[in-house]
Amino acid sequence: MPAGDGSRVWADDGKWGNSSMIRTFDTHKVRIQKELTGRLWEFTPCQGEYAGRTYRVPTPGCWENYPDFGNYRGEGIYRTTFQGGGNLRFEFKGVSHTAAVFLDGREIARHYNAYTVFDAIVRGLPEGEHTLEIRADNRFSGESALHIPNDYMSYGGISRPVVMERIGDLYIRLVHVTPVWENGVWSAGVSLVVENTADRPLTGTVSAAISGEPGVESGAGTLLWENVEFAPLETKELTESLVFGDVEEWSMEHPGLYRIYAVLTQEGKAVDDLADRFGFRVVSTQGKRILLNGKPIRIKGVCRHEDHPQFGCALPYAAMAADLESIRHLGANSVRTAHYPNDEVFLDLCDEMGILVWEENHARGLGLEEMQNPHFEPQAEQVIREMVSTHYNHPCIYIWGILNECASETEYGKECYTKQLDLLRELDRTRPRSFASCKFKTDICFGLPDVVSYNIYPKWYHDTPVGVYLDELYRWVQEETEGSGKPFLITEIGAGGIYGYRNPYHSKWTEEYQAQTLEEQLRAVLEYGDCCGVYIWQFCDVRVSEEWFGTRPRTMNNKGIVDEYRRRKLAYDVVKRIFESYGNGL
Ligand code: ADA
Repeated sequence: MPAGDGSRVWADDGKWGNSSMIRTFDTHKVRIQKELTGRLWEFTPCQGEYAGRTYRVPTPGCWENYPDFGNYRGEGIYRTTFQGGGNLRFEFKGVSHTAAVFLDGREIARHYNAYTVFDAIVRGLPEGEHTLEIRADNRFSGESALHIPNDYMSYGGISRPVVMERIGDLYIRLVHVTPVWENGVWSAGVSLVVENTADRPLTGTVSAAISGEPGVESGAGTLLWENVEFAPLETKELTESLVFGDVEEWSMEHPGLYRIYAVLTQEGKAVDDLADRFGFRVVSTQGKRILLNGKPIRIKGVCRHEDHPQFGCALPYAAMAADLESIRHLGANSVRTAHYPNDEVFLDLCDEMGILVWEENHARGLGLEEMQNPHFEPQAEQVIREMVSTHYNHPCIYIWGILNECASETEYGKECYTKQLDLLRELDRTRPRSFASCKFKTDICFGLPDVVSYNIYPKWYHDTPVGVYLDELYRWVQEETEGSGKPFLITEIGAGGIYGYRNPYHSKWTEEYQAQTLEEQLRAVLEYGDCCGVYIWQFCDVRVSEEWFGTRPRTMNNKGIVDEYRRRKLAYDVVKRIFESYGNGL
C-alpha cells in the first residue's frame, strides 16, 4: 500500500530484548539484540513507473512479491526508524544484491552479493530516534560478476533479517569450534575473536563453556583467558583446545548438538556473550569414499534454490522447515545449496535434522569471459570468506563447493579454481572441497579438489543411455585425469516436467517423461559401485531471469520434483521409492 507523501517513517516501539527469531536458538543472554525486520519498512523505488512513490512493505522480503514490482530490476530505498544509542552493531543477513546502508544519512556499510552476512559498528550514537536506510540494487552490470542473468532469479530487497545489537567497547566477534578425533579421543579446538572497538587499551576476561544441548548428556568443559589486554582497535584471536572423555557424536541418524557459550567480563561484570552450536563429527576422504566419523556415506540428495512464488528468495522459517520436512520424507539425506550460501536458519534446521549440506559459493555457469571480469575474483573470494566465517560451526556442512559449471576446461579458469580451493583450505582445514563440472571430457581441474563431481543430463539434453554415458565419463576421469582414485559424486541429474502436463506419448516436459527419466538416471547412478551418491536437479521449480525465457517454459526451471508451490509431481513418489531403498552408508 502506498504510504502517501510526507508520511512518517514506520515507527519503532522502542523495546529491546533478546530475540530467538533470528536463529533457531538463542545466541545471547547478555548482549541485547533487536530484529529491525519482521515489520513494515518504507520502500521507495528509484526507477520506472512508480519511482519516488513510498510504500509500506513487509521485511524481510523481495520486492518482486510486492504488487506492481513483480519484474522490477533497479534500486529501492528501504527506511525504518529505531530508538537507541551507544555502541551499536548492525548485522545484515542478506540484502539482494548490492547494498549501501545509511544511518541518519551517513553511510555506514556497502556490500555486494545477496547471500552472505555483513555488519557495521557505530560508536557513541546519541540516545534517541534514528533512521536506518538501506539502498538495495538488483541491476545487472559489469560491476556485478556473480549476479548475472541466469537460470535462477536474482531478486531485489532486504531478503534476510536485519539485527541491531548493543555492544560495549569490547565484544566477541565470533567463535569457531573445530571437532577433532585423534587417537581415539575427541577434542574441540576453540577459536574466539574479540574486538576492541575503542581507541584506548582495555582489559577483559573471557570464558567459554561447552555443554550438550538438552537431550545430549555427555561432555562438558570450560576454558578461561584471564585479564587479556587489548590494544586500541585491536582484534585478537584466543585459541585453546578441550579434550572430552565421552561425547554423543553428530550423525545423520542422531544429530546430537553441543553448545559453546562464551562470556566476556570486565571488572567482574559480564559485558558481552556469544553462543553457537557445533557437533562432534569429522569428515574425511579415503580412496574413493567420503567418510563421516570414519564410515563411508552414500549421498541421496537434492539441489535446492531459495525460491518461492510468495516469498522470492526470502523464505520464512515455516517455508524452509516445510521444504526440509519434504526432503526428509523423500528419503533424501542431503541438500546442495545450489548456487550460493544459504540462510543460517536453514542450516540450523539441517543441523537439527541430520541433513548433510553441500554448501556452495556463488557462481553458476560463468564462461571464460565472465571469469575474466576484473570483479570476478575479489567478489567470489569475498563470498568464500564470508560463507566460511559465518557457517564454520554447522556440523551439517560436510563439503564446500565452488564455481558450479564455470570455465574449468581453460588455463585461466584453472588458476581461479586453484586460488579459490586454496583459500577454502586456508580458511577451513577440516572439510573436503569440490566443484560441480559439466565439462564432459574436457575438464582440466580434477587434480585440485578432494572430490570429483559432475552434473550430467543423459536422456534430457542428449539421448545417450545413462549407463553408457556414466561409464564413458567415469573411465575418462580414472584413466586420463588427475581425479583418478578420488571420490566421485554426481551433483546433478534431472529432467523437466511441467506440473499437470501429461500425455499418452510421454513426451519431454510431461510429468511421465520426467518420472521415467529420473528413475533411469537415479538407478544407474546409485548402482554405480564407485560413485558416492547423487543430487537431483532439483527440489522445486524456480523462477529464472527474464533473459532465460527461450529455453525455459513459464520462465521457470521446471526440473523440480515438486513445482514452485511444492505440489508433488509424478517423479516425487518415484524418487521416494528409490531413495528409501538405499541406506545412508556404503
Ligand atoms: C546446470 C546448472 C543448473 C541448471 C541445470 C539445468 O547443470 O548447474 O543451475 O541450470 O543445468 O536445468 O539445465
